[in-house]
Amino acid sequence: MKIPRAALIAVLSATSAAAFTTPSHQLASRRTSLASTFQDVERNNKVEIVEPEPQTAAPPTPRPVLEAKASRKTRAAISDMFKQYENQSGAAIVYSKLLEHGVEVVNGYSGGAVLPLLDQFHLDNPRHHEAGYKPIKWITNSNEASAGHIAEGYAKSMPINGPHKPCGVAVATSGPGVTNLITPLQDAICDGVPMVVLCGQAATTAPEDAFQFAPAVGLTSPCTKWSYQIKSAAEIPFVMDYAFYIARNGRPGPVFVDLPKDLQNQILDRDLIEAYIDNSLPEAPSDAIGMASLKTETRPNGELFKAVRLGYESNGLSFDVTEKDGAYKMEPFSSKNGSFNDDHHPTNRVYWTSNALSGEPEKVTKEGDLSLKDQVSKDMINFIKRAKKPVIIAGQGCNDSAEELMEFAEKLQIPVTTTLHGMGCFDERHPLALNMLGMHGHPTPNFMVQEADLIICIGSRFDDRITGRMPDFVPGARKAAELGVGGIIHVDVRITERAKQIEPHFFVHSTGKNFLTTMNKALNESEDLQIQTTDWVAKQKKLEAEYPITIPKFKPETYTKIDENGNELTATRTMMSAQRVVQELDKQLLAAGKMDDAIFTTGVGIHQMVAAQLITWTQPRQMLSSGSLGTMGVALGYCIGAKLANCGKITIAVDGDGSFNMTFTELKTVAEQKIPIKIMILDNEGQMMVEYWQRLFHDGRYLAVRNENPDYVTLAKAFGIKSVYCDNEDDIEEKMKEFLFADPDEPVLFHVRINRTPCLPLVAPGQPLDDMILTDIDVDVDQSAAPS
Ligand SMILES: Cc1ncc(C[n+]2csc(CCOP(=O)(O)OP(=O)(O)O)c2C)c(N)n1
Ligand SMILES: [Mg+2]
Repeated sequence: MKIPRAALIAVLSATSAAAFTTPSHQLASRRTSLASTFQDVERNNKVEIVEPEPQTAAPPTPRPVLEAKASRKTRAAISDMFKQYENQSGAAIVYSKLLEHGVEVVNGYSGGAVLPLLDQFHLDNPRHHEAGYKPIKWITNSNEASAGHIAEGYAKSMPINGPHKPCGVAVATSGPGVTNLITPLQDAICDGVPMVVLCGQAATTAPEDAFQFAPAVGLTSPCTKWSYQIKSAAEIPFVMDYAFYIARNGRPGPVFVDLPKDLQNQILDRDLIEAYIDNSLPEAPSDAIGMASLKTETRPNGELFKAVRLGYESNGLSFDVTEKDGAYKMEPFSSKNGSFNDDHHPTNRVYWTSNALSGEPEKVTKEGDLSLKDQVSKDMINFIKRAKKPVIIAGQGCNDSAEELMEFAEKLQIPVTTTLHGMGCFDERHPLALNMLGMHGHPTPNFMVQEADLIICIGSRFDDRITGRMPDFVPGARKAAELGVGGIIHVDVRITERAKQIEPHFFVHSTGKNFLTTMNKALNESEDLQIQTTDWVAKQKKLEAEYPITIPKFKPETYTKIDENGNELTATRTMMSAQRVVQELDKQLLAAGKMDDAIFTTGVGIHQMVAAQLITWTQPRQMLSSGSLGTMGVALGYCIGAKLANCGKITIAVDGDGSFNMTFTELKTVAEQKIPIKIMILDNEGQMMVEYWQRLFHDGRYLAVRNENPDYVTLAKAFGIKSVYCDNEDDIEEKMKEFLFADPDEPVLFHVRINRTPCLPLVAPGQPLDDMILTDIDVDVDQSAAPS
């Protein structure tokens, strides 16, 4: 590498000049920065200082000069960008950034290490005396885990057509505040929930065993898309922009930002800004110094520029600092360098593999663009048009494209089944709706997925809960692949999903929306469109009639009860199953025309699966449930979050007693904030989902599955929340009506006593998808198949 003397001297003197203005706390990082600069020089070992030679024609500018120039330009833009935060504290910048990213509500809990940030939310803070913006609403929860679940519920249900993509935010203190947030973080990474969690931390000067120190980044790295401890207040603008970008883009997920208390208080003055720009932004990505560096990139027009590279050295992304009307923005720049980048910038490429599923030894691969003009795309369209028994599996990736999905399915008359997270993206009132598939799916989609000649899986990752035993998954498509007439198409935004579970014939690295829009265009232009699926749809109707979900019913029984005066009475009642109660809930909401405006949340257990099976899902993102981690106790938090994000909708928690017992302290927040949510507890005095597995796999030796529950009506009263009680089928219609509709502006808790019934069908763990337990009799199961 040849660097003209003038350029090198300019760079080096800028670096040394900055040393005079560097505050002492920055010296350590400056040393690292300088050290790495010299290491780079040594490592390259090619630096020569050359005098420019006189030339007649203008020579091309050498690359190092261009890079130095580009670097100066980017550093100057960053310096301008920082002006708006000048003389603010770290905590104030965090708050300003929350506003900038459209945050309207934050849930959290207090603690010493987060006090400077907390203070930003206080309405008496002088920052709120300036007019012109709406302060962020702060809500104090009963614990940090609930704050995380509320943030998740908020993000999962927040309307997607607003100026900002959905994201939930939770704030907590260091140490136990962080550890209490691990469950929601893991829940969010599993279910792809965009969330930014901000926690205080002991000061950078404190020892590792300081009070309430916890290795927050170490603890949260495995359960976040990105976890980072700020090293200077100067990093905060970058950190916050990157945090929201990462949380909201690619497959969304949680990020964690650790904020040492001294840096929350640190003032971002000019000296700090300049020292940061001069010394802490290396010319190449490096995790050793901080989260930002510069990186040489080339624009499509060939211009070389320095992008701001944020994140990890290996898993970072490039951004452009752009300015419009004095407002600076970090615009993502796709630099096509690795799967992390591709996972955040879908390439719209289509990959074809000749021998997927068929096991033919000779493998041929081709790739092209998702475009009507591209041959690989054309082949894929023909593949779809030819199928006689196709099924669409619609996952979470279809939640923003319900209309496109409907158009596509109707054009070719393809039945659609949905995963737990995709429910409602295909209106279940439509004749092509197969409803949910999988372990507790409806029988019809499970049968049809197995028999299908073509599976079109859009925005779902072939999780084991929908595949059953993998080698026995989709035998129909495998057979069709051998005959060269069918197989699998998989559409996903993450390139890393390609052939992760099962190798598809066509992998489309794109969003569900792009895929569906392109397909619909192609089908609109197609002159030879013929519906091939008439028999297949007829089969769907036959299966649906033959294998409905059954509602367990009970005979009337006499029982003794104590009246208000303490007298023992004999009375009659008909107990209900969870299925019967959910059926009533569904019926009343549909009859009232309220289904499209309802959002449901669940805990984990049979109540969750019964809700998934028996509610008529009509809208995407209407069912909020912990699908992947299966976290009990989330229903209440999710429901609060859903109401905060959708005040015009009726939000209903369908909870189990076991799940509710885990987090009902959050009733405090419901009461305090008067959040008008509806909470229905399906109380079977036990952990029925696990109990059923103990019956199947452990000869009915029940342990840790029975609850002696509190009287939930009294519990609600203790919080000042209205309640309704029902334990008799004769009363359910009236009580359900009261619960749902009598008090639209008040929270209501509905305690429903039910009998223990399993949720069927059940594909026993490790069995093929169409091998379902359909009726509640003692069945012969493989007891060695370990439930998980
Ligand atoms: C935090 C957590 N602990 C344990 C489990 C394992 N588990 C799954 S379902 C279930 C029972 C849930 O009981 P309940 O909420 O009453 O639901 P039911 O099955 O009775 O409807 C348990 C213990 C879990 N999913 N999450
Ligand atoms: Mg229960």
